[in-house]
Amino acid sequence: ESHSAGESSEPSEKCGLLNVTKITEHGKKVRKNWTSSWTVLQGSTLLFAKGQGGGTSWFGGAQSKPEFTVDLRGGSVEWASKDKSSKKHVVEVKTRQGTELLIQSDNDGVVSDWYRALQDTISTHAWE
Ligand code: I3S
Repeated sequence: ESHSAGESSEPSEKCGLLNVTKITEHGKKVRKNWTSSWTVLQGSTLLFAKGQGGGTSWFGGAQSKPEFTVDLRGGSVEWASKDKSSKKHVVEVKTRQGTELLIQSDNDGVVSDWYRALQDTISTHAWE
């Protein structure tokens, strides 16, 4: 049995390697620092772990510790405007807590999938 993420009532789970930077923290602009991060969407939480070393070392090792998590409930997601980044395929995530992130991959399909998954998550948890 399989559902598309939008129709399923199952908690969403998705993971992959993305380029990520914070641009705002607690409503204040911060300096960009693009980092390759192993990214996990689990329920309404988005987790990032530094993706260094390659291979499978993110799992089971010290590097599997989440560096940073955001709560997507009450947040928003949109394709980033050109002035946010010169990179291609950039999605902007805003949280209710005043954090803004950019996530990016050179693979447009990868980013489109994340865009959909994040939107689904935000609408699924809209009333929490
Ligand atoms: O939005 P910005 O300030 O043009 O972002 C660029 C800078 O953060 C730059 O680093 P410096 O802090 O050394 O200027 C980064 O290397 C660039 O990647 C940032 O721009 P893009 O367009 O790649 O998001």
